[in-house]
Order: sequence, then C-alpha cells, then structure tokens
Amino acid sequence: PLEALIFDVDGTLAETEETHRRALNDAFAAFDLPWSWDQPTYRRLLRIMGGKERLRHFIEHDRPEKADDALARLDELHAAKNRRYAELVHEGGVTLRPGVARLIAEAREKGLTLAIATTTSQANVEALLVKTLGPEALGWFSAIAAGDLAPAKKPAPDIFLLALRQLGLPASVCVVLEDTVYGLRAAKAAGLATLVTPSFYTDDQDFSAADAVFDTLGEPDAPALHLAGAGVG
Ligand code: XBP
Repeated sequence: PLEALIFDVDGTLAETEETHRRALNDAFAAFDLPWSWDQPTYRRLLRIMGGKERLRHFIEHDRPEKADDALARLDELHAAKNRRYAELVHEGGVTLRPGVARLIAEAREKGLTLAIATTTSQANVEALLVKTLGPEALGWFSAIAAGDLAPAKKPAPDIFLLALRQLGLPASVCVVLEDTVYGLRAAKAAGLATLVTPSFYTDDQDFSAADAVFDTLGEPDAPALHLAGAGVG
C-alpha cells in the first residue's frame, strides 16, 4: 500500500528554473562577470545537476572571460546566486504548479507521509515552501533530503536513498514525483515508482522509464476556471 510521496522541487513543485537563471545572471553582474545565460545556454547546462556543479562545468568547459577569477570565488558566487534566488521567491516570483497544493492537501488528509528529495539547497527549498504554502508547511514534510547532504547528485540514487533512510520506509511503499530524466533515473536506481510531470526545460526528455507521465498534477487554478466559466460571452 502507498505510504509516502517523495517530491522533487525544481520543475516539479514549481517552475523555478527561470528564477534560478535570473538569480544567476544577477549574481554574474554583481561579481563583475561579463556573462549572461540565455534560455538555450541554460537548457544545455541543465544536463549538469546542481547549481555549483553547473557553474563549474560552464567555467571549465566554456572558458568564458574571467574564468579563473570566477573559479576562485565559486562558492561565494553560488551563495550570492542563492541569496538572490531567495529574494526573488520572497517577492512572489514563483508559484506552485497546477495541482501541487491540492495533491499535498489530499495526501495529508489521507495520512500519507510527505518527503522531499532535491539537488537544490535546504535554504532554497524552505524559501519556496514558506512562500507558497506558508511557514507551517515546513512541518508537513517528514524528510527533506536536499543539496550537499548527498555528494553524488541525481542521476545517482543517493538523495532518494537518503530520503528513504530519513523516513524509515522501504522504496516499495513510496512514489516519487519528478520532472527530469536525471531525477527519474535516480529514483528508479533507488527502486522507486516514479510519476513524471515534464516541465518547461524538460519536456523534450525521454520519460519511457516512468511509471506514469502527466502534463501536470491537476487542472489550472480554480479561480481562473471559475472566471472563465463566468465569462461575459
Ligand atoms: C535541480 C537542479 C538545481 C537547480 C539550482 O534540482 O539541478 O541545481 O537548478 O539549484 P532538482 P542550486 O530537480 O533535484 O530539485 O543552485 O541550489 O543547486
């Protein structure tokens, strides 16, 4: 029987990657780096999971101007990007994807356990949950496996195995919600059933290994539907 839902964060709970990209570009400017990542560049770099790993890959492989300066300040640069990301989330720049809030509410009503397994940092996860679901939401998740708690990032299974250890549950009673093929591979390698909702940057990926693929977890927000239904026509 199903006992727990394990959520990925970026792209699954919310379309956060454009906010990460904006925060990165703002951090580049703040560090006097004459770089700007456009959407095609970011799509290419998203193959590398983890913000810091992605930055390092860009610096070492693309060799942009001021590469060595940036490499020496990589930790600082990534921390500045995450501070900016938290600010943008706090300003309301990110909303949950359709159906996410409803699924979380229904899961709680049914007594299911909730968990998170993500490549992004704990601070980024908390900023998103607090802003979109309220401060009490932090207490709804029995496990938050995030960022560097697992040194090997997705597609390695480590972050999901960590979430399972924190929950004290076997993979057989959990379902993962993911949006990337790297997350799907990681979850599958941990022995977990996986439902995929492709996102803005991942809708061209191969999800044939998924147990289910849905466009979204639910219908567009009820108020919008209601407004459309009550249209002046
Ligand atoms: C997605 C990622 C993250 C974000 C940026 O992780 O790879 O790196 O793009 O966040 P997931 P950080 O889908 O597992 O949530 O800069 O904090 O890594």
